[in-house]
Amino acid sequence: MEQYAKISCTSRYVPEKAVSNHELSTMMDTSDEWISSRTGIRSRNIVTKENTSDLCTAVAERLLKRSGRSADELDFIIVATMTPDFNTPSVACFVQGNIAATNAFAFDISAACTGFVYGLSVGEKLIRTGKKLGMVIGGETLSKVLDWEDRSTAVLFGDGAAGVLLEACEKQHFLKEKLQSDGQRGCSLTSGYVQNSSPFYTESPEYSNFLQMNGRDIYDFSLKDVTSNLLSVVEEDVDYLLLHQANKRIIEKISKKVKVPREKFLTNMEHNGNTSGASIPLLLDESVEKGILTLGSNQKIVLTGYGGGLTWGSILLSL
Ligand code: B82
Repeated sequence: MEQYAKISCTSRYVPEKAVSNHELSTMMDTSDEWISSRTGIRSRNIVTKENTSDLCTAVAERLLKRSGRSADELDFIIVATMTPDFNTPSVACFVQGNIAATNAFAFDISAACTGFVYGLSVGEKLIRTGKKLGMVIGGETLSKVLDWEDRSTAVLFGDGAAGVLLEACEKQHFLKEKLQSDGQRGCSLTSGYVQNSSPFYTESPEYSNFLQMNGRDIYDFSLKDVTSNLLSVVEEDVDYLLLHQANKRIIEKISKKVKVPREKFLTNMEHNGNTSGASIPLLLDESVEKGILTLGSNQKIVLTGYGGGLTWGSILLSL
């Protein structure tokens, strides 16, 4: 019999320290008014001691606790991140080791703010082809790649992690998807340039380790390319849309362009800021906790990620 995938559990973990716009305004020339009117962000949580693998491990532990599953039942662990602890080992392998998921294989996906959507798509295919249980987690510590002297980027981002359990079932929940990339426009959003320190290397560094973005270019990208991607999966009877939480203006504009009421677009950038690969699963888990979304309810939702790469993509699913 054919095997399908469903999201059977959600969880999240954000670091304890909340940093308000006001607190940022004491550190750099900015204001609550400037940040909140342009972005919709009022506060974000920032790590004081944890790294990405710590946040993701907490999410994995909560998923196991909440679902009553044991770590050895897991077939795979996928982590979407653009701020891994190391290039190797992957964050996913740290999580696998920390929770002792001895039967799971583990790997990271590097697709910036689209990483969770790509990861969910890959996880679904793993289940469709025979795996029974897996985790897909998005986790970031963007605070470590921010230029804290650049008020145009430092105020936008936050740290956090969230994820889902994917399990085999008999009914189709993943209904449609469209995943896209455009590497030719990749340099409009960069982070974590790794310098070559070899004695044989003669060129000087081209990029910085800091997150850098051309706001205008990626803003235009989000309105044009992301809108047409979303239009290719969205259906009349969709209940809610969970877009990457970059900026409230982007969401308002996309809502108008796709002619879907603003109320159907869930948001939480107000207290999380932009958490890149963690933003969609954070919104998913918060919405489940609030009772807006219910697993097993058949509600139809769209998840849409867009970000560095450039990468973007949407999945239409029923819960
Ligand atoms: S902005 O350039 O300052 N701007 C648009 C002209 C103000 C509304 C800006 C700000 Br502030 C915050 C986010 C963006 C933006 O476009 N973000 C993204 C777009 C595409 C993909 C990812 C992102 C992201 O920030 O994660 C622009």
